[in-house]
Amino acid sequence: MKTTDNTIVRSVCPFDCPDTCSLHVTMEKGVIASIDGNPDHPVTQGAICNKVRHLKERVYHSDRLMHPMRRVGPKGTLEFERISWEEAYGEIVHRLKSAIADKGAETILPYSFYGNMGILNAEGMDRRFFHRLGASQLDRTICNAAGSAGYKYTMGAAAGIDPEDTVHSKYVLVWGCNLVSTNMHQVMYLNEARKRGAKIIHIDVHRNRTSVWADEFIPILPGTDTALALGIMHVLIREKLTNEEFIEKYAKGYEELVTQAKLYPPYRVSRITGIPEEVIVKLACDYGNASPSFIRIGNGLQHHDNGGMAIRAITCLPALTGQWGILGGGAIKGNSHYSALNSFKLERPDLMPDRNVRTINMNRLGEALLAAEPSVDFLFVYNSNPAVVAPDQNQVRQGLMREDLFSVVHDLFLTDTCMYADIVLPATSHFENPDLYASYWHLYLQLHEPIIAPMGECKSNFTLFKELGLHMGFEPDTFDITEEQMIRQALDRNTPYLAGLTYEELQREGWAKMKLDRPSLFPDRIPTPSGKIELYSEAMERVGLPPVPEYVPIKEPEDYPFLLVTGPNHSFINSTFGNQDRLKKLEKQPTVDMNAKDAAARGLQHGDPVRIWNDRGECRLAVKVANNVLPGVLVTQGLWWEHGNDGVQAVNSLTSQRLSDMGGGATFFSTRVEIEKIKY
Ligand SMILES: Nc1nc2c(c(=O)[nH]1)N[C@H]1C(S)=C(S)[C@@H](COP(=O)(O)OP(=O)(O)OC[C@H]3O[C@@H](n4cnc5c(=O)[nH]c(N)nc54)[C@H](O)[C@@H]3O)O[C@H]1N2
Ligand SMILES: Nc1nc2c(c(=O)[nH]1)N[C@H]1C(S)=C(S)[C@@H](COP(=O)(O)OP(=O)(O)OC[C@H]3O[C@@H](n4cnc5c(=O)[nH]c(N)nc54)[C@H](O)[C@@H]3O)O[C@H]1N2
Ligand code: SF4
Ligand SMILES: [Mo]
Repeated sequence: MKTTDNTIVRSVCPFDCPDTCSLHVTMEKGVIASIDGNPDHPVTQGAICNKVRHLKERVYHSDRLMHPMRRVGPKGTLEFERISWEEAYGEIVHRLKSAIADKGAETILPYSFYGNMGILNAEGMDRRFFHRLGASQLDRTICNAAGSAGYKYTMGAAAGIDPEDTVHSKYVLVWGCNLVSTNMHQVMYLNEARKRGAKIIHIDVHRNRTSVWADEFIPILPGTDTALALGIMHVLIREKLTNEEFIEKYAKGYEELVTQAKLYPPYRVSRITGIPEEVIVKLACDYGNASPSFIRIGNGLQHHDNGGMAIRAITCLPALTGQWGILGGGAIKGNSHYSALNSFKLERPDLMPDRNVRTINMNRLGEALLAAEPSVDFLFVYNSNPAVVAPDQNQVRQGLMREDLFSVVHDLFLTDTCMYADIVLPATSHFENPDLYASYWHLYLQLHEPIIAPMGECKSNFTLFKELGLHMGFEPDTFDITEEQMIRQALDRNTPYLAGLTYEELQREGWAKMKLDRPSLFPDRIPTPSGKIELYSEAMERVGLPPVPEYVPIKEPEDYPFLLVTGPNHSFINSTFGNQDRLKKLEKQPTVDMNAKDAAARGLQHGDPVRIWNDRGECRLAVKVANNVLPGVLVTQGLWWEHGNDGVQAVNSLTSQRLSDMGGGATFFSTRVEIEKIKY
C-alpha cells in the first residue's frame, strides 16, 4: 500500500462507465481527503464526474456493511444478525454441498454484473469458482448484448476507432447515446473537434443534456432507428454519395442492400420515425458529404426488441461512405476487442465438470427463479442489484421471496436485493484492493494498487471466492493464488494490442496504451466470416434473422397508449449511488417527461403526481411537462431504490423479460404503459 501522510496517490475509477478514469486521491493521515481526475492521464486529463469527485462519501458512508450477517426476520424485511466470516463460510459451504447432493450443481446460480469493473473482481476468481463448482452459467446480457451481436455480424469484432482520434472528425452523429451524462471524455474530444470545425448531431428520443450540448438535435420515435439508417442509405445511394471503390474492396452484399434501401424513401421513413422528410434528406446528405465522419453508437438503441438490428443498420453507414481507415472516421460502439485479456486463464472454463451445464439469461431472472427446471435453489449475487436493475421487477422479487431459495448477497450496502438475502456479506470498495482495469471505450489498461486497508471485515470479490474455494476443498494451485499472480495470468495473451506490455510497466506507470498502429482494426482486417464488412450476413440468415438490415417494429402489444423509455440518470450509475443523499438531492425527485400535447389531452399539469402502469406493475412519479419528447413517448431517468425513498418509483416493475432480436439482450426501453394523475 502506498499511503503516506498528505500525499496524492493514483487510483482508477471502478464503475461501469466507458471513461475508466485515472484518479488522483489526496490522502491525509491515511484517510481519503479528496478525489480528482489525474491530470497526467491522456484521456482523463484531470477531469472526472461529480459522482466520483465525492466518492469518499460512499467509501466512508455510515451505512457501509462492515461484517457478515444472517437473516433473522421474514424475507423482505431487512432484519439481520451479525455473524462471523467463519460462520458465514460454514453455512454457505454446507448449503452449496447440499444443493449439489440434492439436485445437482445446476441448481446454483451466480448473478453478477459490473458494479466493479476490475478484471479480478468482475470476471476473475468469481468465474473460476462457479466453473469449478459446476453451477448454472449466467448469460450476462443486461447491458450491451443485442448491439454487440448486431455490430459483430457486420464488422466481426467489438472494435471501433481510438476515441483520442475523434478530435479529427468533421461530422459527428451521437446516436442513442447520452454522452454528457454517460461518457464525459468523449464530449471533451468532440469539443476539440468542434473547435476545429466539426458539427455534432444528436439523435435521441429525449431532449437531454447531450441534445442541449450538440449543434443539432433530431428527436426520433423509440425503436425506429433501423428505419432512419435505411432512409439515410436510400438518400446516400440516390444522391451518389456512397464510396463505390471502398464498398467494392471491403464490403459484401451491397447489391442486396441497395435493393432493400429502395424500400425506405424519406417519406416512408418520416412516417415511421416521426422525423420530417427534409431533415432526413439533409442528415443523409451532410453525412455523405463529410469526411472524416464519426458515429458514437449508444446503448439506448439496443435496449429495444429490435436493438440488435438497429445497431447493425447504423454500423453499415461508415462502410457505405468509406470512412474506416481515415483518421477520425468510422464509429465507436465499444472497443473491448482491443483490451481482451486471457479470459481462459482467468476464468478457467476447463474446470467445469460438465460443459453442457445450462445457461440462464440474466434478463429472465424472474422467470428463472419462479419456473426453471431444475429449480434455482441457491442464488449468489455480487456486483449487481437485481431487485432494482433487472426487468420485470415484480417477478424478480416474487422469485427472491421464495422460502425455499437460499440467497447470498455480497455488496457494500444493504441494497434492495439484500432485503431478500439469507446471508449478506460485506464487500470492500475498490480503493481497498488491487485490480486491473480495461476500458470498453479508450485504449489504456490500468493497474490499481490499494490506497486504504479493507474496512471493517470487508472482503473483495477476489478474496471471497478464493477463500470460499479453499473452504470447499478446491485445488490450492488454482485458488490459493495472489492478485498479482492472477493479473499476470490475465496479461498473458498473445495479441498485437498487448505486445510488449508488462506487469512491471503497468506498475511503474500506472497505465499502458494498447498498441494500435492504425486508426482502427478495419478495414485492413475485418474478422467476419467473409473477411469483408457484411452488409449481407449469411450468419444472420442461418439463424433466421433478416440478412440485410430491415425495420421490424417493436413487439410490445399496443394495449397501452404510451411508449416508456426508462434510462439511467446523470447522478447515479445504474442503481449505484441511489442511496447517497448528495446525489439524490441533485436528481431532486424521479420524474417522467411528457409532451405538452399529451399532457393537455389528459389534463395533466407540470408537477402532478402520476401513476404509470401496465400488466406487469406500476410506479409513481411526478410528471414533467415539456416538449422534451415526441407525443406518445414518456421518458424517465434513474434506477431508484425502494428502501430509503418515498412511494414506489421502481421503473423496472413496468419493463419486460422479453429478449431482443439478437444476443439475448434486454428490452427495457420497449415498454408500453398507461398514465393517470394520482387523486388523493
Ligand atoms: N451518469 C451515468 N453514467 C453512466 C451510467 C449511469 O447510469 N449514469 N451507466 C453506465 C452504463 S452501465 C452504460 S451501459 C452506459 C449507457 O450510456 P448510453 O450509451 O448513453 O445509454 P443510455 O443512457 O441507456 O441511453 C442513451 C440514450 O438513448 C436514448 N434512447 C432510448 N431509446 C432510443 C431509441 O429508440 N432511439 C434513439 N435514437 N435513442 C434512444 C435515451 O433517451 C438516452 O438518451 O452509461 C454508463 N455511464
Ligand atoms: N430500466 C432500466 N434498467 C436497467 C438499465 C436501464 O437503462 N433502464 N440499465 C441496464 C444496464 S445498461 C446495466 S449495465 C445494468 C446494471 O446493473 P448492475 O450491474 O446491477 O448495476 P448497479 O445498479 O450499479 O449495481 C451494482 C452493485 O454492485 C455493488 N458493488 C460495487 N462494487 C462491488 C464489489 O467490488 N463487490 C461487490 N460484491 N459488489 C460491488 C454496488 O454497491 C451495487 O449495489 O442495469 C440495467 N438495468
Ligand atoms: S464514473 Fe465515469 S466519468 Fe466518472 S470518474 Fe468514473 S469513469 Fe470517470
Ligand atoms: Mo450498462
